[in-house]
Amino acid sequence: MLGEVVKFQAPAHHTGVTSRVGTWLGVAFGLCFVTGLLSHGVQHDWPWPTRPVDLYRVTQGVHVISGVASIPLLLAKLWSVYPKLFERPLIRSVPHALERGSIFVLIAASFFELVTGLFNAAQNYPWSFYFPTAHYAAAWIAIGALLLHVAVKIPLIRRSLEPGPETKTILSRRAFLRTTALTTGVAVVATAGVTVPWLRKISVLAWRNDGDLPVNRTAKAANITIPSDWRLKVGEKSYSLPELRAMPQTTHELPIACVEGWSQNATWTGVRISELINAKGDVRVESLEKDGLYRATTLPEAFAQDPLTLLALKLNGEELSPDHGYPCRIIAPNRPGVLQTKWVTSLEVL
Ligand SMILES: Nc1nc2c(c(=O)[nH]1)N[C@H]1C(S)=C(S)[C@@H](COP(=O)(O)O)O[C@H]1N2
Ligand SMILES: [Mo]
Repeated sequence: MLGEVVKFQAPAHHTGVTSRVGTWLGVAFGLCFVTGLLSHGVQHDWPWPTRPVDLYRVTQGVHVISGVASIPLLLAKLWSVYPKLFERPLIRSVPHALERGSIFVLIAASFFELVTGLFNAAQNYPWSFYFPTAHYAAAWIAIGALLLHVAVKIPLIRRSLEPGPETKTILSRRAFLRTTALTTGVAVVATAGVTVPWLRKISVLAWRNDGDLPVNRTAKAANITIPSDWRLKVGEKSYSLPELRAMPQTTHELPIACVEGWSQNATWTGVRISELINAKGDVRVESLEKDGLYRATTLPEAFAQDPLTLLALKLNGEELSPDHGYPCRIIAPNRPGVLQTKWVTSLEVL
């Protein structure tokens, strides 16, 4: 027993270290939670502005990057506190049991969030539940347990962060903190290139980083076949592709910002939705995809009327490729990628 006690006095297990790593983790979790809520909201018809055009790109980038940063921080935090697992008696009182129970919930929910988030970013769905619902629900459990945990620990955190005498163990505590900070920094730099252009070259672990605009769902995967007599339906009217090309065209740059964290700018050319529908109201957008979660979307009126919202026919000066949505697709400012519907076949003002 004595041996254990001595071992657990290693610098990494000092409460000052636990508090500091915990504070960093709390900040990363807080950022991740708030940006995650925004991401949930924009996909569930919460009011969302059309400007700045890059807002969602930034919030979702922060969501994924703070999630990545949380992984090494959580591991360091657990390493710092694991000796507490061996504290006896296991349960001292009812409040103590509740507090320990909430920590178990916190750890379980945090792991669930980080693992499912990571798999999602890697475009890998090895489970049968619907990711956004489960990820969203567990986020509330994690944040609730986290707030309780912080509230209980505040006196201890305060005390442990007060300056004490400079000793040798303080130096090795600092070394543990530096290693944690460095590992976190490396994890961030190695992945943030999915969304931060100037990090693209050094982000060796970044998914979707080959320079071209990534494709999430290919035309083949979506089972797209374009009828030879294809026409875009707009309410009662319809237009052939040559007719769409003959309309006034607008060209500008807008990003695709995927919920998975990657984002990239591209130059789009096409017809303004507002000119095409020539009416006010939300616009129902249907694609040629028969099923699939993202086969259809509703453009709120503010987006439909926005001069930057296009029915795009060209990407970077060339006709849309099948994978990017040929014959035409939606591109709107400040919208998540999942709502930038490809292979559009009808528009209807609601
Ligand atoms: N019809 C349809 N449109 C879709 C999708 C889809 O699965 N079906 N995927 C969306 C997602 S998740 C993203 S990120 C963007 C990606 O556009 P890109 O493949 O042209 O880069 O398309 C969106 N449009
Ligand atoms: Mo996406």
